[in-house]
Amino acid sequence: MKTIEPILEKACCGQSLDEVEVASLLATPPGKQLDSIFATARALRERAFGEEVFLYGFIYLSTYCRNHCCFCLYREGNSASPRYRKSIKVILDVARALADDGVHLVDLTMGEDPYYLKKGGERLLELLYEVRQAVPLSVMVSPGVLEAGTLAEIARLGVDWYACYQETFNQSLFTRLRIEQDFGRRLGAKVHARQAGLLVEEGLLLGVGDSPADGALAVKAMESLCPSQVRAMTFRPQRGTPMADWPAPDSLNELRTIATFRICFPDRLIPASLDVDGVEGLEARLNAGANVVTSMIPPRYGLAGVSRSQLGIEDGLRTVSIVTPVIERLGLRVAPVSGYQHWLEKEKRLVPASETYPEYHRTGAQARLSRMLKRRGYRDARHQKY
Ligand code: SAM
Ligand code: MD0
Ligand code: SF4
Repeated sequence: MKTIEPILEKACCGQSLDEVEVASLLATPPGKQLDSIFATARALRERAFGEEVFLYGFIYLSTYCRNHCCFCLYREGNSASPRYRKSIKVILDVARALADDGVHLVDLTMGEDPYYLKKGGERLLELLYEVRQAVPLSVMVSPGVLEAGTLAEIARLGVDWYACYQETFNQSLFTRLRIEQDFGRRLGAKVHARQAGLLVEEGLLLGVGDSPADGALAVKAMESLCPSQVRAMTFRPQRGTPMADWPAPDSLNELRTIATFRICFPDRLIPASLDVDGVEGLEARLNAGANVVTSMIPPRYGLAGVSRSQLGIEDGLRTVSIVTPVIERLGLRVAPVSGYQHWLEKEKRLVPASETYPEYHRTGAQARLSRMLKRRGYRDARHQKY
């Protein structure tokens, strides 16, 4: 097998890797070469972020969904899925509990729930407004595909992030996974989000029939999309779904992908999700070059995870006091809140809202938002600071 040292040297000098080089990183078997990939990823993380790690709280606020993704427990009609829609009061309580616990951001996630998405996402906007008022945290929203106007309104409310994962850039695989969903429309939502001034998180689902060449194609596609955060998550089979009996992949490819992302996108945020292998899997993900711990969930609110719907939640294993010793054992530390804010501000200067953002989107969006805000005696929250 070809040596990967020259590829790593090239990346360390800041040169972009071509698709074949990325595919060779992603195809590296366990052994010395893979160990140097991980070591390079850690060195590049240190160069960009020092020892600092960020923490993201996660609220799966509604598990209702109109879609039928083959891999997902929460697909419409799956009677094995825990189905709930939390009230605004509970969502605010959870957000406050996460802020008290010490996370840097709250990720508000839901299935594509028509309750929140109808009428241009009016109820979702109201919820985001309330959360922005209630907690001094950065906000990410993961609601599925949204229209450009709704994304513009979300940016105006002072939300920082839009997360929406393509899962794969192999279009025929996408069509098999995300049944009856449009590849271009999902991708387009992220372009619109960027144009509106939101930071974007992109992501891949691994172990669903994807190859190293698919991974390399994804890296190249992501380079043009310019996401500020990139993730990879290993598929975990879900009861009641068409992929329930699919063999559960181990997490090696996720670790390799995290490291490859770090090598290709050294200054991006890369999550180590607690939602795949729990806190047990945290050390390996940080050692592969991740710098954000995601899917921190407080116990006692009856909340679900995504790929591991219950793992560690009610046991309190997804909390700051549990993950901090793991982080510190590796010579890393939890960043101060000001450290995350500083990174965000720098990042926003790098990816400003596009001046070419179409006026017709803005007009409808602004009118609806102003009506809503006026009802609440509220002005533009975009530059509001805590
Ligand atoms: N409904 C929104 C959407 O699909 O964009 C937001 C939900 S988001 C948390 C769902 C993400 O979790 C998917 O994009 C996928 O990457 C991941 N996911 C879902 N089911 C999974 C599974 N069985 N194993 C691993 N990851 C999964
Ligand atoms: C996580 N369970 O961080 C969450 C989720 C959605 N933006 C994130 C996949 O692992
Ligand atoms: Fe719905 Fe998202 Fe699950 Fe697909 S991945 S079924 S859109 S919750």
